[in-house]
Amino acid sequence: MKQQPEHRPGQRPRRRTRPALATAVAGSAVCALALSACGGPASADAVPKLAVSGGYVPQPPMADMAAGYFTVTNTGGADDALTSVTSDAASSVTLMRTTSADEMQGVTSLPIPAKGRLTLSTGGNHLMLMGLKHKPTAGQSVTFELHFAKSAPMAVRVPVEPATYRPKG
Ligand SMILES: [Cu+2]
Repeated sequence: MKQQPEHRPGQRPRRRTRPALATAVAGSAVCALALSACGGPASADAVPKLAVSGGYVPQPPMADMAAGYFTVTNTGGADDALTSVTSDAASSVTLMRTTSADEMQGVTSLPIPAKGRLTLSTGGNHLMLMGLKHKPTAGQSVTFELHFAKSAPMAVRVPVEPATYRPKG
């Protein structure tokens, strides 16, 4: 069975705190507030408008760790960011940024640009679920609650797919 490189046994993720990134996100939120306070009426379009699609969890090779994937599309006129995720299936969910074929790191947020999207996909950025309450099996589903820098939290229920599954398109 082909294992995903980011979940090779024995290769634990490097976790680093990213204070610079956190500061940048907080800074942009402050700027947005200042603009709406001083810049006259804000355009109705200048808010993020998010939708989540294509979510799934591949059935993991091991019982202690799984990945999660989905796309967050932002049709609004302002940036947002995914800041944390919780799940009914795992005691912790980490946002992982893949920096090369063999390296990933935990990050405190992933950007969702205005009129753009955040894509979590195999071989790229992804969620890492640890402390699994049971091993996710194809045919089951997993619930994620997504938290954002600006938008209200959103709950999505995604299927557990066979390890070989790849989304179409
Ligand atoms: Cu990972």
